[in-house]
Amino acid sequence: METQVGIIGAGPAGLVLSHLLHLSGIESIVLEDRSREYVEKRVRAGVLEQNTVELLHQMGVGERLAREGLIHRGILLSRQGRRHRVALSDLTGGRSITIYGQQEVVKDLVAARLQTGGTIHFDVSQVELFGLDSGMPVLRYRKDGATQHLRCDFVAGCDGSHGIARPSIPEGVVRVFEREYPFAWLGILAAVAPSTEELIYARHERGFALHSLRSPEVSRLYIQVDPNCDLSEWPDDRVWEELSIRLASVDGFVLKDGPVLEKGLAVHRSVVVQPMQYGRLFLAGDAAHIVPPTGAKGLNLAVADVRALAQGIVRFYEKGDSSLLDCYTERCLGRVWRVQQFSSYMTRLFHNMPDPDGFEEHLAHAELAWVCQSEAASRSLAENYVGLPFDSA
Ligand code: RFL
Ligand code: PHB
Repeated sequence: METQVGIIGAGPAGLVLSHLLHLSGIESIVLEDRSREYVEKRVRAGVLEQNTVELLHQMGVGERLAREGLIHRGILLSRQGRRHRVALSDLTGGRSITIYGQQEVVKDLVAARLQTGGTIHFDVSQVELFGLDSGMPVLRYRKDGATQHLRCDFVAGCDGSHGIARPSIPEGVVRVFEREYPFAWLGILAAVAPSTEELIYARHERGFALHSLRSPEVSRLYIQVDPNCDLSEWPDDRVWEELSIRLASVDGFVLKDGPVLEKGLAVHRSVVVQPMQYGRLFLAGDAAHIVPPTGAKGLNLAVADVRALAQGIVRFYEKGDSSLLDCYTERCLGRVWRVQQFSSYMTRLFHNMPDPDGFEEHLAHAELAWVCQSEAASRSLAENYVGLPFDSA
């Protein structure tokens, strides 16, 4: 088998790339080791930057997003039971975020690829990469009990944080920057109307809590927990009780609870791999970098990467010019580090960090007070939160 671009991973990065290439007349094949059902149900991100939303519209996959996505123009910050609204749109010349589940984005993209004749092979296994430093790389994989070979001009490693693309780069070529955080998020999806109209990010002495949402009937909530805890220690009642303590406010906020549809743990890490390319292999999304989720940036960063990668590949085929591909890493890294910094800032602002003498806590309180008091500080947070325009970072 042959194609122009072999894409590993049918997450947001791989699917957006495949569809962008298709819209420019470039063929690709996507290899995914999970089933279609699994990737369409995997509950993860919820906050889309305006950039991401606009790109999905330009790609013709924004119809359901326009109908079902919830546009938000502010977020609420909570500390010591007091709420402060960051007026995202007022502070950023009218920009906004949209709440729309990652699995909905994935469903829309899978449907669009299949409707336009695209090829996604689900349930593949043992994907291996060969000849990355030659002009004709090969992907070998197993599908339905048989070994297959896919020859391509380029390989896009869009296979997330546990994928095989990055480990296929010879040792010594890339540098990996990494930080682990000593906590995780326990997240629930619940069949209950959100108790808030806007997202609440809460700093509390017992740990961080976040009230997000998915629709007028479905809420998404998170609490900071020990990364080594077991989900069995967190029966639903205990999660709701902890949420209501951490989200409590002086003006008598009441958290509505309801049936828990899904519960999971997410560890917190910051990772940057650079360069993001080796020969004919280009890494994008979580395969190249991971951000802790407090800034709501991972999916958006993945989309910014593949937009840049698609531009490079299109230029190569249309003009025989590889200059955009040659500097793919440089074109991405400015945004990657900006987003790393913002995600680390938001994480430290809201979570209890290891803190023997309370120094970190004092710093975080001082910064939160400053954000609540200073329009300049609020604007800085808002600009980062709604996302910097493409090509500006
Ligand atoms: P994905 O989504 O992990 O997709 C990678 C795909 O590759 C497949 N795969 C393989 N396929 C073939 N062979 C192999 N060897 C393979 N290994 C893996 C996987 O099955 C998968 O289908 O990576 P991608 O496309 O780079 O997208 C990144 C985003 O998924 C991620 O950054 C976000 O979910 C992060 N994130 C958030 N991002 C936001 O922008 N806004 C948010 O509000 C937000 N909230 C979150 C989040 C992540 C969270 N968790 C669970 C870490 C909230 C949470 C709790
Ligand atoms: C979500 O709705 O899943 C969500 C919202 C904000 C975040 C992370 C996740 O910072």
